[in-house]
Amino acid sequence: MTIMDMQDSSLLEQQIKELIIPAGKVANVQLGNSLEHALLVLTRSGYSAVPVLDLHDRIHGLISTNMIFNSMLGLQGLEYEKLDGRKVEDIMYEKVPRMKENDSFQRALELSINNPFLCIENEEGVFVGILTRRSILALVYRHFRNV
Ligand code: 4BW
Repeated sequence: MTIMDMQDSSLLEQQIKELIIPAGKVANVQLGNSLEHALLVLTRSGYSAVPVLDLHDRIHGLISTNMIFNSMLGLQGLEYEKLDGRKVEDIMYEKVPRMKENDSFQRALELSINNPFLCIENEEGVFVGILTRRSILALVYRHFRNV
């Protein structure tokens, strides 16, 4: 194994803990919230997708502006009334990628290929924050610049 290989494996085995954006700083919506409320949260935060949590801070999925606009599509284009009475859980995407705080960077890197952010939960299944593609790429960049 070369020094380069050893440095690369030290990157992949690194823990993700210090890269996590803590839950308190993550825009989110809750189960039971209306789609109108979710659209407000997304618009105000500027993010295109945010996690869906329950009252006990457990992750149930994610919701995006695109998903909400799709649910408003009708014969007349966007039909705002289609939001009436509909909740976040009616259209959210449930297969959101999850990781544990102690998982390795390798798994985060792999999952971030297809996911702009990953939800992190602790051993009790409570949401502790997200890992963004931005922070993952920044770490890879710093690593190779230093090599
Ligand atoms: O409001 C923003 N502030 C900053 N600093 N960067 C932003 C902002 N909005 C978008 N960006 C940039 C980031 O580089 O555009 C990228 C794509 O945003 P997105 O997906 O489509 O809204 C951002 O890339 P990222 O930091 O790697 O974040 C990836 C995705 O993670 C975002 C969003 O869905 C989610 N996200 C990031 N920070 C979040 C968040 N969701 C909720 N709360 C946060 N604090």
